[in-house]
Amino acid sequence: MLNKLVWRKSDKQNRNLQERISDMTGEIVPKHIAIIMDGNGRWAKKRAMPRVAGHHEGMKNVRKITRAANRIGVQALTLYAFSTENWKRPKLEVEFLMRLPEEFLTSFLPELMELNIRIAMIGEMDSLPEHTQNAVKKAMKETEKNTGMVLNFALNYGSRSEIVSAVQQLVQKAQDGELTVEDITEDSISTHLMTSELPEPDLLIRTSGEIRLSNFMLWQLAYTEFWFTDTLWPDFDEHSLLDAVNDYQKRNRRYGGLKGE
Ligand code: V07
Repeated sequence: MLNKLVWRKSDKQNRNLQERISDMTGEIVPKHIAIIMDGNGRWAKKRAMPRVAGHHEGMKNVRKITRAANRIGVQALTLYAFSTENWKRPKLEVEFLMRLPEEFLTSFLPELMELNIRIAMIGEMDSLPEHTQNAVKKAMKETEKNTGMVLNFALNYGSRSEIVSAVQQLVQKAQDGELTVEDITEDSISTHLMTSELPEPDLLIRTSGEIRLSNFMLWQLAYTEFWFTDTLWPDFDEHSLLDAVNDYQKRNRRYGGLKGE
């Protein structure tokens, strides 16, 4: 009896994507979502495939999640694609990973233009292989006038080193007499981070069951809602993204309009 009256979770998950997206009208959509895309190697291992096959599948999933985030009206999507720690991986794996930006952009750039999406990057560009740099720089240039969602890749990124660099820039300016010690504030540090043009993330998602930050956006995540799932990144689909966003909206409603107080 009750079964027929109660809208169960399974019903909700069986609804199609368009229906779930339409149902969000009037809800607060996170402006900026950041994702740690973990579990690609494990996805491959489960299928007795090489790790790089998992990375390739993960890259295909970036397209899917980019389209979904764009459809629900997210303004910025930051994806942790390669950390400064990832250089320690086997040389062939690193070489494969460094080809993924080119493959992704070659096949996806026309659609990114149609969707009015702008490509951005945070991380140390200079120590990437030249072919990777060229592909990313070309995509940033071609999409620079796009005014829709920002698709921001963290590539060769480490948060502590980003903070160190911001502080060094500020101290240099102080030494040069351009600012005083009192001018070093939370705001001035924020504007010297690589994310200065983006709002702080509202929602952080990490896939594959790890519950840690791994040197990702430590400063920017100070007030962010965290959402963790055991789902491996290649299996994290549009419905998973909507599950995370729905939970974010539930938490937001619980503030009862008291957010920030
Ligand atoms: C990478 C696929 C996603 C899962 C995580 C590891 C492997 C997309 C890019 C990319 C980066 C910059 C850019 C366009 C696309 C990428 C790396 C790894 C190094 F401008 N996916 N993906 N880059 N993976």
